[in-house]
Formats: sequence, C-alpha cells, structure tokens
Amino acid sequence: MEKRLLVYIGIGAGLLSGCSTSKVKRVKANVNRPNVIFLLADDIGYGDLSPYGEPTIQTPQVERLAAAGLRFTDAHAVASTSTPSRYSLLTGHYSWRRNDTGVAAGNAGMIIRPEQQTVADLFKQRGYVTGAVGKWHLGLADKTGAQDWNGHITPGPSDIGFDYSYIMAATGDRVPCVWVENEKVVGLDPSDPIEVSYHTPFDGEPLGKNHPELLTKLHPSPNHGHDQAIVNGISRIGYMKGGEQARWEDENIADSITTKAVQFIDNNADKPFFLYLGTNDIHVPRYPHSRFVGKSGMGPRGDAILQFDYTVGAVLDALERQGIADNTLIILSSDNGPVVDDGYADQAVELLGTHRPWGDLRGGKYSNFEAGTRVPLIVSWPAVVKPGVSDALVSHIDLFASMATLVGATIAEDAAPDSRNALPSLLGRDKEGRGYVIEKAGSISIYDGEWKYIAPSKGYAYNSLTNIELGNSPEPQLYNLTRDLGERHNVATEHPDIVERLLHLLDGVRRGTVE
Ligand code: NG6
Ligand code: CA
Repeated sequence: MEKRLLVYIGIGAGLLSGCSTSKVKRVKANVNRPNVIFLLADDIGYGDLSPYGEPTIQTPQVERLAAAGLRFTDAHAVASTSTPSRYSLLTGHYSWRRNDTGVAAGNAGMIIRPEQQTVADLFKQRGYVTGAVGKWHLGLADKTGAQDWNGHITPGPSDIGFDYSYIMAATGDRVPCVWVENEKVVGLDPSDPIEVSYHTPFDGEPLGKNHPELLTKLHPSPNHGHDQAIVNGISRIGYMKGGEQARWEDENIADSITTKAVQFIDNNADKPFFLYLGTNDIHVPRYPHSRFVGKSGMGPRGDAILQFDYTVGAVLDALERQGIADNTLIILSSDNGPVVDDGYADQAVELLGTHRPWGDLRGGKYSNFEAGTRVPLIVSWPAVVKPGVSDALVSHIDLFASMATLVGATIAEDAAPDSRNALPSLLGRDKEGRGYVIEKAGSISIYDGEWKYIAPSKGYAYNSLTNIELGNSPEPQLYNLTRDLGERHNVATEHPDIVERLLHLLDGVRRGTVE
C-alpha cells in the first residue's frame, strides 16, 4: 500500500509540474477530490458509438464527452459477458479466478461478499457519497433464491460500499422485472407479494412459450429461450408471480435510470460523490421509449443506442447545471462487446444495414476474438485531462487501484490482487499503458499490445443463434493485432517462441507469480 500511496503523491506532483502558476492553483484545488462517474453501457460494441468512427450511427452526446476527454482505442473489459466483467471492474480481482462469476440469474446470491473491498468502499473510505444506479447483475442476498423480495433484500449494495442504490437485480430479460431501491422493491403492493423461481413455473401464470398471443411488445427469437414469465408483453428468462404494480415497463427503463442518476448528482453536487451508473441500454429486450423509436433507422437496437446517448447527455447536462462538470471524472465504457440477435425478434439483424457494431474487430459478445472484450472507453475530467485519443493499453481491471490512487484510499491487504494503478494512462500522461491484458470468454487470451494468444479450448467455434464467431479452437491461436487487427491469420505455428512467451506470462499471472 505504501508503494501505491507514493505513486499517488508522485502523480499529484506530475500533474502539477510544467503548469503555469494559475493552472497549478486550479489543478491543485481539483486534483484530489473530483466527483467520479463510471458510466457503463451494456453490450455496446467497439463500433457502436460515433466517436469510434463508424459512419452509420450518430451519438452526439458521447461525442460531446469525447470532445472534452480522452478516447481510448485499446481498452479492454475483463470478460465478454456482464457478470464477470462487472465483478472484475468493481473488485480488481480477475473473475476467472473464481468459478461462480458466470452470467448470474435474477435470483443469484451476492457474488461480491460484504467483506470484499470494492471501488465503492475506496470512495466511501475517503468521505465520498456513493451510489449505484441501473443494471446490477452481481447477485443479491446470501445465496441463490434467498432474497426476500417483499422485505429487505440483504446483503445488497449497501454492504459493499454503496450509500444509495436503485437497481435492477440482473438484466432486462431476467425476472424479477422490478426496481430495487436501497434494497427494497419500489412500488410493491404488500397484498400482491413477489415470487421468483428459476426452476418451477407458477400455477396460473402464462408463459411466453404457451401464450404467444400475450406477447404484445416483443417475441423471443426462435430457440433462444426467453419464453418463460411474461412481464409487460415480453417473455423473459425465469418465472415470476405477483408484484404487478411494481413491474417496470421496458419503454421507461432508461428514463427511470436517468432520472435517478440525475437526482443522485443533484442531491450530492456539494460533496464529492462516486456514481456507478449502469445503463440497461443496449441489452435485450430492446424496447426504447417512443421518443427514440424509428430514429436510428436500424430498429430497436439502433434506437437503444440513441437512448443510451440521451442518458449520457442528461448526465452531462446535470453536471453543467450544478457547475461541477469541470471537476467530475467520467469513465464511459461497456461491459462487453456487441451482439445483434441476443434472443428477441426485434429485427436487429434485418435492419442492421452496413452498420458494424464490432468496427474492424472480429467476433462479438461471448467471443475470444477482440470484439468480445475490446470496448469503447472515454475518460473525461475537464480540469485535468487534455482531450485527445490514446492508444495506451488499458483494462477495466485497473480501475480499482487507479481510483485508490486518485483519492488516496488504502487498499485492504487481500483486496484487488490483480489491479494496478493506471492513472497515468487514464489521465493521458502515459501513452503505453499495461504490458499485457487478459481477456476471458469461452477460453482465455493474453494480449501484449501487439501479439494475442488465445489458449486452446473445447468450446464451439461459432454460435449460430447469435451468429458470433466465438474464437474457441482446440489449437493454440496467435494473432499479430498490429498487422492483423481482424484476427484472420493464426500464426501460432510460425512463432512458437512468442506463443511460449505469452503462455508463460499467462501462467505466471494465473499462479500469481507475475505482476
Ligand atoms: C445469455 C442470454 C442472453 C443474455 C446473456 C447475458 C440466452 C439464450 N441468452 O444466456 O440473452 O441475457 O445471457 O447478457 O439465454 S449479459 O450482457 O448480461 O452478460
Ligand atoms: Ca453485457
């Protein structure tokens, strides 16, 4: 820890050096206690936001953020699905070191245990007010099925560092489809209690698979599941009964999240705060508000991107209105890469046109190839960060230690073993970044900024439901991403020495013998 504190002081000095006297004062006043917002999109791909260069989509509010900040071209989520990606982002611990961090059911127990230190704990330790708004997907209560949906759902976000929370338990396509505010379901009528099961349907509750006529908003795609409980004209994964008044309407999800996020900012504008804001956009089921319907020309998937953009704009507006935009550090990113058909017949495939959610990358969500985990990442902190583009190699795994450094928090003895301070890269002082990143999908990969090794695995090479190349192969794979960003040419047999070096590095990280 001492080492990390020293780094912190060093960076403080680095930020100040070379500035004019007046600038020094301004930065000095700001540098230690900025507000911090993690704005985490769901399933938004490398090519889905217009600052990343695809001409087919316009996201002006993300552009506004990018114009004031630093846009990273080589940023990586830890995993290609939500739960393991978010787990690592909040804890600085590789999710693949545990075997219980896969995509969580809506009644999963809490994956981060109260005794585990989180990013939110770091901020709280330093006197910040902390909040989690939006998608959670990290489990609630002691164990699977143990939630008291009609009472206090505990342990919950307040046990892992969040003073305030307004969350959906899992995903839009998983029951229970209700908001949980400070660990209680919002708007619950006690005479209509909620029951949730991931095993057994409830008598008398119609299911999507038997009652397609009740699916007034969206139908599931064939063979994807999503055909169990029907909530507001959309069938979901899992069974749910009761809580009629508390159920969300999908067209209002983004507004609910945005409103609560803006309220959190307004309520805490006079103190330093940390907000973990996870949008539901653009996860399935995609059913945006009518304001966005038809606006992208790409159907609900594109419209959901515009809705995401609106949320970004509302956050920026709130910060400006409160006069705190300059001293707020925003880190915008996505939990994993893009998927077009993820289980609902929303015409995403038919209406995609020439849009490339994955940009120049291969694969998508669930994939070992780069589109699975290379994600948009924009850092904005007007008082400190110079706008521009950074090719530094960065990973969500380092947000934990970077935030500890930023605010001078003490990292607990056994916490965040995989996280390193990357503040110099995130703030634009260091152009290189990490020596390597590790990415987890069906298999595991290691990438050093030029070479990427994908370990052999038994999984399917291709998923015909989502139409995604998963990148699993029984053979070792090696790609030179500098020359072959699209991972077309496996050169493992030509470069056994490089395979050996990366494998050795990966093993060292796995065993904990390499930093
Ligand atoms: C998959 C779901 C998919 C989505 C995903 C989780 C099926 C066939 N597919 O299992 O729709 O919910 O899990 O997405 O059930 S994530 O972004 O939250 O990880
Ligand atoms: Ca996701």
